[in-house]
Amino acid sequence: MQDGDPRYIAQPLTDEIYTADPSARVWDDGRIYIYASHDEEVPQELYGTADAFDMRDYQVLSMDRPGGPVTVHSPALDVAQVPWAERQMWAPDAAFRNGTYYLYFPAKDAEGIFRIGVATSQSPTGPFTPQAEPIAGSYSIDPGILRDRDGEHYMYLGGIWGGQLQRWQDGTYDADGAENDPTPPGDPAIAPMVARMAPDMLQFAEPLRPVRILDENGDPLVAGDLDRRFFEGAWVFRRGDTYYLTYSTGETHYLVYATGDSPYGPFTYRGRILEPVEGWTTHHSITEIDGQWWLFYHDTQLSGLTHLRNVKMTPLTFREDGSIETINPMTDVE
Ligand code: FUB
Repeated sequence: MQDGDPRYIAQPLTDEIYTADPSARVWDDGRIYIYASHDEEVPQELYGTADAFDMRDYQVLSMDRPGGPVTVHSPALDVAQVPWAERQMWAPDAAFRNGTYYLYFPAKDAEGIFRIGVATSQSPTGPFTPQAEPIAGSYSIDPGILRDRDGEHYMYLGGIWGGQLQRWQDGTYDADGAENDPTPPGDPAIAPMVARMAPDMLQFAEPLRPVRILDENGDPLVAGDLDRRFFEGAWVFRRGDTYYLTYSTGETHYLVYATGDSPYGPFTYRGRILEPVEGWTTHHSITEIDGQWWLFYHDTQLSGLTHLRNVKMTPLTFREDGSIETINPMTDVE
């Protein structure tokens, strides 16, 4: 989209379909590919509930450069193709290894339990062929892949509330577990999880482990620290020798970050990346393109409805000390 509403610092990348949860990747061809959720309309009685996010397929967006025309590619994967998945194809990510593109996605199985699936293709835009089963040992939502400099890949995942992570705190799924976060406010907050991927990228090389997020005193962030604790949407990238763990704080609607010197953490909380956008959810990725870092995010500019979102991108600035300048998604134009 070219023209837009001056109240926003950035305009939707497309208005052909509703898109959310953008994971932006630049593969060897230099093109920018955005693996995003494909939001769709639902019955009004679902508005305001997690069931309103009832996505059925993925369509990859691509562009040759920031600001270039955006192509919406035909469906990359449909839930009907995935033997184990029933519904709610939520935030995906992708990786490239062994000459193959891997699409990672959360979906609910027949028991209503979120698992992480993987599908493969020889093309970055698909169509992708799903594996018959979800990744063994996977659960919850929002897979995000880090490709480290040594060629190892790590998957980060998890989301509380509708993402069900609070139901896995003893390692098995508690079907009677809380809908929201039952952790006492002064206790350590529920952590996102990480595992190194096996060379075939279809399974974990090791069990999932929690990623510790610490405050400035080296103590774990606590569950009551709603402005800073992890909610969903973990995205990890490396800049120099520093690993950045970035995520959403959920009901306080911030994108924030923490830094560490290992893909496993621990990470120390550093600050905010993005102030609240319009809409309840906030979800993002951060990618370097030709020397400039970009924040990909979503809001609800086109629809005004929380479950019908649109992806955007805006430049991201690092200060000399590695800290990130906080972005306000709105201008001061009335
Ligand atoms: O798009 C569905 C869910 O909303 C995602 O998985 C979360 O991160 C939130 O953006």
